[in-house]
Amino acid sequence: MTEFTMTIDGSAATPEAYFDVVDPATARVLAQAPDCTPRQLDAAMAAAAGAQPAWSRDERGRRHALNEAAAVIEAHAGRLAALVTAEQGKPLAQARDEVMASAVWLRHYAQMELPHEIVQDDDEGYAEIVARPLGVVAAIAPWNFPVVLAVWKIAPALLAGNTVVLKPSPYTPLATLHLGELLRTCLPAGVLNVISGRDPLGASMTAHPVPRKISFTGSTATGRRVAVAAAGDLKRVTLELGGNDPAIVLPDAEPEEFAASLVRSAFVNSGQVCFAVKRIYVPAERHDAWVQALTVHAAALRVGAGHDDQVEMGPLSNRAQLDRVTALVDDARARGALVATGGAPLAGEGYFYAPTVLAGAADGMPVVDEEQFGPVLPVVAYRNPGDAVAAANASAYGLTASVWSPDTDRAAGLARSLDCGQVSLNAHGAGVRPDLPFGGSKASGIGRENGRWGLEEFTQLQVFTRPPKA
Ligand code: TXE
Repeated sequence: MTEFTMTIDGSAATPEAYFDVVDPATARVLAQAPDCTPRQLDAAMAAAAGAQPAWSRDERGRRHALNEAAAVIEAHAGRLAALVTAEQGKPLAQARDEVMASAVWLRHYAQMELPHEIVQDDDEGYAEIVARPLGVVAAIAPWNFPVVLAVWKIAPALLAGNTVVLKPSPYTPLATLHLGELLRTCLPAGVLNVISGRDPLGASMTAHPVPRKISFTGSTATGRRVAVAAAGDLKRVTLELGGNDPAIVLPDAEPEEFAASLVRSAFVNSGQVCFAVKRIYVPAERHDAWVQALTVHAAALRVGAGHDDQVEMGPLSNRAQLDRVTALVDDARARGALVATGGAPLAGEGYFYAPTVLAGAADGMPVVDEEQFGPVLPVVAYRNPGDAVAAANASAYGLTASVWSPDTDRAAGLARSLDCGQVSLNAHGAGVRPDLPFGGSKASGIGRENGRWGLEEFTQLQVFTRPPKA
């Protein structure tokens, strides 16, 4: 078995304990990862704090290091992608896309200007606003996109002059640990520390006195706990907490034109995407036609282990997620929804669940109201588009949404009344790019990632004034 090591102060930390990492395609133990001890957590925090002042003074060095990190990731994309597939389950090509996207994010931030404004420079005086780093950032990344969602945090945090202690999900620590090993060559010691551990390590990080900022991606329930832990000493937080993203198809939208794209947006990564389509609202008079078109595309998805290059959809990432999806679909069936395709785990080893379309779903069913985070698409009929918008907005979440129609002017009017962080026409998640802010309203979280807005979350403003030059 390959040994994976934590990176603390630029070096491998000697493991003192381990936990198992399971391959979701087989449900068998794949590797062991180091279980960070309290002493090692302190060491990681101390290393980050020690490295931060020099790092914050070297803007050129930071930009150079981010570009170098991108090149290192590209050079090792094959190995990183194989690890993501092995521990997370997604098809290898998609794992590779994820890894390559993280290089794109690093390069994007490497050239981004730091917020800076001269407000006054005249006979009366001089006033300037600069963005200073916060200090040490605790970054807690999720298991659905372990590499790129970690880089969404690391890249802006480092550019702004912070140092980072990064922790992957206990389900998917391997690619992130390897990333830490690879980046030892291009980042000064202590600038990026990568630790891994069982679930309680997250709470130990957020309670730790050193970090000045917590950037967390995960569930709303844990996000609330992060906010509570941060309140004690007023750490800043960015919380990206998922969504229950609606797609609303208007009466003039043709199923044949849009069904394939909707199915891709619902089932990619087995539906384990914070901004996946999680419920679709269709006109009541076209409900059956939509169910049929969606079913054709969903049922055609090739499901299997991610390292098989014919496969389009892998397993769920972990047992808990499989159990949750199974329970939600069973419950929907008991409440009167009809399974048009799928509706059960696949026989055999691993955490596979059949791509599922639920006909006759309704608001009030947990599979519609909650983030199911699995390969399940509930189809909900509406009487008029305004009702669909009201149902979409009634959700506790507000991450992304989409409206589908050949008449984009009409669709735009409806789209703009949706309460969420991003809304797209005739596509879903089209605004998830390094240059655009990503994040949500209500239970979807606090703050934004990506673009200059994501950078600003890792800074604090300082005003500098001086008398006019003589
Ligand atoms: O997540 P948790 P889980 C959603 C999705 C899924 C659900 C549960 O709906 O079904 O979350 O997934 C750390 N302070 N998303 O159980 O509990 C802990 O160490 C700080 C959406 O995996 O959110 C571990 O790393 N950290 C999401 C992680 O939180 C704490 C992506 C467990 O994550 C902590 C993934 C604390 N008090 C799941 N307690 C998205 N936004 O896209 C635990 N942790």
